[in-house]
Amino acid sequence: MINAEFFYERLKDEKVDFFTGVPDSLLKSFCAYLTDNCEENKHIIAVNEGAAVALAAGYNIATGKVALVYMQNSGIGNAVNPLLSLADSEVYKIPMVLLIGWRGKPGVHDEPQHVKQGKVTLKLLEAMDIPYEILSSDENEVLKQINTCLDFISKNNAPYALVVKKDTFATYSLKNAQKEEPELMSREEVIEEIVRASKESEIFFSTTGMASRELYEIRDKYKMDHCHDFLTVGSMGHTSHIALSVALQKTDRKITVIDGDGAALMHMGAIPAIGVKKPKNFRHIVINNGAHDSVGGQPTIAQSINLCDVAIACGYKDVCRVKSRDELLNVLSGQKEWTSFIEIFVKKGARKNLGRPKISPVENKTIFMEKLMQGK
Ligand SMILES: Cc1ncc(C[n+]2csc(CCOP(=O)(O)OP(=O)(O)O)c2C)c(N)n1
Repeated sequence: MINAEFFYERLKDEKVDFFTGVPDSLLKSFCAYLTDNCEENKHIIAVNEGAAVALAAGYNIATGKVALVYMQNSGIGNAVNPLLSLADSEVYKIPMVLLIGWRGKPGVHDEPQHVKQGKVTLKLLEAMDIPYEILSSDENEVLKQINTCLDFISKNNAPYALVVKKDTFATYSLKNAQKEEPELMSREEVIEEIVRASKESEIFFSTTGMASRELYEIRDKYKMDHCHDFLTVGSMGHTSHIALSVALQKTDRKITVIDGDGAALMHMGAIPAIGVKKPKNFRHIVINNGAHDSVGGQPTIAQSINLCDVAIACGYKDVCRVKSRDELLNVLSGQKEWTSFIEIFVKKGARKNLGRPKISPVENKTIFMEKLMQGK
């Protein structure tokens, strides 16, 4: 395994000193090291991977230096457009190092949403004419790989990718974690209260990461079935758009989105899309822990802005911020208007023994659709 510090310092030796991206569990240690050690404005946790490519391009334009963009392979899709129509050697020729976590690598067991992405990761890079190496776990090899990568970049002024397998980086734990607020509820407690306060016929769409796993386990705990929940295990940030479309077609059904702050920021254009349509059967709940909790707890910028103000400005009718269980129960029992937006502040973290859905995405979709079609 390689140390995050070693990798970071070698890149800095080669004048790669700006880092941006969206966190990934396989890059957890490297991302944590950056969060702890980079000076301000030399590390930006981007809202999505396309934005990270744009930030890397801006850094190069401003300084002439090469930036590194990190992402999970799930984020390649978000990055394709600026990679091909901005950074590409046939467009603006912008050099950058891509560091890509390889979830779903063939032969390594992973969750269903990662399998296809894992299978096509290298092919996607090939299709984009982005040369790559699979990052070694041997530090001497890594030095050679960094040289090859930067040599290509300086000759071609184009992106070059280093693809990262599981267990490449030795563990580094985030030290400069945000201040903990033990009085806050956990995400799981919040979801449990929302489920307990809702009627059986209400429909839930939950976001990527731990929130969907927790919703699944809460249903099991109360011996409820899973047919009213669409667990958006992949396509981070798109849950609210899926739910909006269902809400517009099924106007007699009450629909709740359980979103994360990282996911809401990733495709924030959903908020005006919903606010303008104002579906009366739609409730958007953002569970804000100020972090990408599911992949290592790297901070988001969601606690530096006011998402409720954004929702109001975009047309949501009934908006509130909640910090305690009492406030939450009050809001859930007293809600009049839907097209509502509830931002709930929670602490970071999840149960160590949290399981994973025992149904596949397609089984989830099938039972969900069956009930929806039957009007149940
Ligand atoms: C496009 C894309 N980029 C990155 C990821 C990796 N990823 C999975 S969950 C997650 C964090 C989600 O953060 P948030 O929505 O705030 O929810 P939390 O985990 O904090 O509950 C990330 C970055 C992904 N699945 N898809």
